[in-house]
Amino acid sequence: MEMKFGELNLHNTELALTAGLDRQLIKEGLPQVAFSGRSNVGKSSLINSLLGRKKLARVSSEPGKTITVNYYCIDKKLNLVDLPGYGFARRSKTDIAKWSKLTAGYFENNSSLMLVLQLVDSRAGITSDDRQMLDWLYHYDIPYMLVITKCDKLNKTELTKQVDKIINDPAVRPQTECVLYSSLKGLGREALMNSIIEKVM
Ligand SMILES: Nc1nc2c(ncn2[C@@H]2O[C@H](COP(=O)(O)OP(=O)(O)O)[C@@H](O)[C@H]2O)c(=O)[nH]1
Ligand SMILES: [Mg+2]
Repeated sequence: MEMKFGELNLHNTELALTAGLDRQLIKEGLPQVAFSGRSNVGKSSLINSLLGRKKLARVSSEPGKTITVNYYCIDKKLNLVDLPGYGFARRSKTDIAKWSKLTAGYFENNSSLMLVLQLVDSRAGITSDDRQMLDWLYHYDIPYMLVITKCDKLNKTELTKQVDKIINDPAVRPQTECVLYSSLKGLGREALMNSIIEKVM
């Protein structure tokens, strides 16, 4: 596993902050790349895969349990930000309110936010929650890319069909950059890391 990407030494990575309240959120300083998507879509796995670490970000079998924003700092140069997942069916009103407040708080006046990676599950495709999130990113003019996750779960024909459906969804604007990913196989890692560095550093 390549442990250097451009200037970034991936060995030097730490969980810098777990924020559960919007006043704890970081709005300045190091550039941020945020990971957004449904609970269970593979956000934490993607962060671990990019960093070449097995367990830095917690991968959960029980999705959507904690509502926090987690900052992973790479080499004191870049923050990867794991946003709380959405679309978890059995979530209380209190939790939904907490999710909204924290997520809106994260995007609000965040001058350090350079790029959002919007994750979409290759098998599930774009859900109505994903559409709302995409509309929102577009509306607030936040630069984003799509990452299609868990691509190892489909065969080539199925994958082509699903990707076609995803990129032709009305919520996905033309020219949206899109990376196919599998954290299990490391597929897309190089391409995504290069895209991040090119856009952010
Ligand atoms: N087959 C496969 N499973 C994955 C992949 N990425 C994540 N998963 C599994 O999907 C589940 C949710 O992953 P997690 O990273 O915790 O999702 P999060 O809730 O978005 O952070 C876990 O059981 C992971 O092992 C992938 O690329 N391939
Ligand atoms: Mg997670």
